[in-house]
Amino acid sequence: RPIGVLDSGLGGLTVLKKVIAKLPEESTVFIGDQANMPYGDRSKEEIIELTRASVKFLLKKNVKTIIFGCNTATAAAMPTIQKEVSQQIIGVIQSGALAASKQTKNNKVAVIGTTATTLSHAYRDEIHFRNGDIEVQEFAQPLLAPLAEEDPDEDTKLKVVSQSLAPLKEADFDTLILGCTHYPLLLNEIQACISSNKFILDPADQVAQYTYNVLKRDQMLAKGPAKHEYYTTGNARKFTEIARQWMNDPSLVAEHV
Ligand code: DGN
Repeated sequence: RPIGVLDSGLGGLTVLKKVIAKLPEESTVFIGDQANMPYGDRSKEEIIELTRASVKFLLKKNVKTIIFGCNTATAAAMPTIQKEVSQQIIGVIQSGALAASKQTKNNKVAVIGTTATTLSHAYRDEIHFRNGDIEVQEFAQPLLAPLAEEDPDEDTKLKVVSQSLAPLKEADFDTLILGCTHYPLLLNEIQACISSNKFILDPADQVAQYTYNVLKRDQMLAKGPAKHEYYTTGNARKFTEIARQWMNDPSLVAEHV
């Protein structure tokens, strides 16, 4: 049975890529809800409803576990939806918080994410659950996930990222959490705007490790051959084009649902 991965759009591919690298024998089903993107400006109730629809889709594909490749969905919908399904749901925030607590040396962590994620304080709470001495500063970035989806020219990307990250210039931290799965798609631009002595943390590395641990614990690891399916509620042609590049898979074809 495959692993299911969901997101509001392309961002979940950054998680999927690391999961496939860590678990090459596992089959996967990906659903990006691009028709309803961005989730980050929506209410908690709306995010729960949209995420539930993607979960139902993945369950019809007979997935054995579900990764919320979306911080916004993890913060707003994971506790509610986990009560509704028997499959284990793996969120990105718990993994990101764990990795950041281990990474920081000066106990000062910054998080960038969608408005919904930062307002939920899910990262702050998860980090404090592990270590109450860590100072967590959260910065809402409403423009960045849509920017990654639009994928404009390099100059535009750099300009928007640099303006968006300006408030971080004065902030004191040694670890920056990419608290939205779209941000690794903008990693070059983010790196250009953040001083090189800060550690940029992508929670997806820890998500991939955790997924492996869970499947091993439950004796559910697959032995290949792996098959990967891609679905979007948006434009399948555009999704396919970007996903082929990002996943380094020229044979990838996404289907509209
Ligand atoms: N990729 C999603 C996240 O990690 O929060 C959110 C993108 C969005 O819908 N704005």
